[in-house]
Amino acid sequence: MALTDGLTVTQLIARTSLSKSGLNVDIAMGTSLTDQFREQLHRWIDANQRKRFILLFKASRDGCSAQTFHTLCNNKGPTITVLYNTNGSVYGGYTSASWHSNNTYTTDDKAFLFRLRHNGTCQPQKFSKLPSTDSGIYGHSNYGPTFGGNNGHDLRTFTGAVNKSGNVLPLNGTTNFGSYYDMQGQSCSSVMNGHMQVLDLEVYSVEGNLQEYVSKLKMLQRPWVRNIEWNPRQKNKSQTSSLSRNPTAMTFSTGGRMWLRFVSLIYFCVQFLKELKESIETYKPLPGLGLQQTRILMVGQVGSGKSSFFNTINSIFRGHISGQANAGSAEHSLTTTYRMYQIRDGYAGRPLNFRLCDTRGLEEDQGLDDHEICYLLDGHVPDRFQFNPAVPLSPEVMGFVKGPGLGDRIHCVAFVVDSSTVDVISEKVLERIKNMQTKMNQRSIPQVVLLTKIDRICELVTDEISDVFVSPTVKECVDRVAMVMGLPRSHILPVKNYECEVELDQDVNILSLLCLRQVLHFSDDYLYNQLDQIEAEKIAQTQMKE
Ligand SMILES: Nc1nc2c(ncn2[C@@H]2O[C@H](COP(=O)(O)OP(=O)(O)OP(=O)(O)O)[C@@H](O)[C@H]2O)c(=O)[nH]1
Ligand SMILES: [Mg+2]
Repeated sequence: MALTDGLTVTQLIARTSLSKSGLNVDIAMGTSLTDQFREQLHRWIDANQRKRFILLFKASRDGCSAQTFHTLCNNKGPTITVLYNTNGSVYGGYTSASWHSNNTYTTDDKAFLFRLRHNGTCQPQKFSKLPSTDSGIYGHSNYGPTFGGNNGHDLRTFTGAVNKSGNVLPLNGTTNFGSYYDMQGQSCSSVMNGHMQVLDLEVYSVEGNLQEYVSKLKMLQRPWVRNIEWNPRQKNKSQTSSLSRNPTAMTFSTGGRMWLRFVSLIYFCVQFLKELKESIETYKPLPGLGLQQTRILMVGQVGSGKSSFFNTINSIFRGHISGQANAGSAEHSLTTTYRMYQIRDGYAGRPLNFRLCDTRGLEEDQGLDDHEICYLLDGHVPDRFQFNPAVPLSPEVMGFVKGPGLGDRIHCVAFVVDSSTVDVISEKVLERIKNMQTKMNQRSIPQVVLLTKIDRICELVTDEISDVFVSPTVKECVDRVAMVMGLPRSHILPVKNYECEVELDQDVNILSLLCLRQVLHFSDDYLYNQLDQIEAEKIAQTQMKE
């Protein structure tokens, strides 16, 4: 189906997927357009209409060559070029004309150069094109993005191809600020620290109307999880049925149709959340095994959101935001103690029948290792065990559980993966994960992935968490993680943890509990296997006696 602006749904989705790669970056490295930068650029380009920025070219990802730049960016309409230098300065240029390889200058009165940050601090400034000059940009097959005319380009980013030196791209471009652009007294030094050593160079296309796009996508896109009960389309469908069950909503109908729909929608979500919560509150491990609680082990890279997931679930049952587990950012794992967290039903209530086990993060050369993971899976590690890199975990350490039973073991592993850094997980870490998966598979322990920080990869979801199952970006991320981890897609569970909120949010609660419910079902799968085995052994013994 073609939309009014000529784009098909598939094209829209494909373009959103592209925008995702721009976001997954590298928030940590400061080499991506932050929301703050986007806002500033929106204001400069067209204050009345927010545009969509779609990443076309990223030198660190695509390779820094003029040929690749032109292949990916020619004839794409208006673009912004952004450079992130090694001093924490961010600068670049906007052109409303398309890039090309014709070896000619293009007039563009709307073009401007800009500075967003200087030495790590926000110093936004727009440098418009001088009215007396004609050439806005220069398209040359051997040049990267080039602003200004033949009187010395104001900014020529690079020529030919540039190889990385470590993390740095030593660009071979030139600057002659002030030739065609009004630099308002700023110099090469105050814009770009007088050098062209950059961490990255990105080119985004600037198109359409963001708001319109989001509405179209919401209307047209089918949920990618077909049978989930909670999503906008499903909510609409459910309105009629929930109304008939909801007398309160009925009385509001006199106040107007819109109000009625609003109330019924809220009622549906409240009801859904209540049902989810109840199913978890009443959860009991499979009977017949004498088990009080199932144990779920969270494993993941440093900062992926393991402790935050526990905090999120804990907050839901406490009834307010809680930070019982230490969460935050640090170079190495913030969590250094193994904790088998209990979750209580309400303030000081009874413990629920599962534990979320939080451990230290995975790193390339340190952190949780293959050896420790086996002890954890088999239930040898006591609660509150303090990991000590100098003293490896062994049967000699204090509190080591020598003869763990079924109740001590791990019944399901939840890999916690930060969705905003999926593309930059190192080979070494992936290898570690694969080795750990082998140990889990040998023990038939089910594995799921909690895909955290989805609010960081998709604008739709940032605005409204309940759009997670209609977000093509999240779907693409789920597909990718499923492939990398070798797990079915139903085992990849997107989640948004509490991090900046001070009050509970219904949609965050629903999504987190949906994940947890799924994890508990998988834990039961493990227990079913144990039960089958016990029963098979009993039968074998009886047969032997006979
Ligand atoms: N935006 C956003 N931030 C999150 C989310 N989950 C976690 N965070 C943030 O990510 C950072 C790291 O989270 P932690 O829960 O400490 O991560 P961890 O896996 O326990 O890390 P270590 O204990 O250091 O191994 C914190 O600043 C959290 O607030 C999420 O879903 N969305
Ligand atoms: Mg932690």
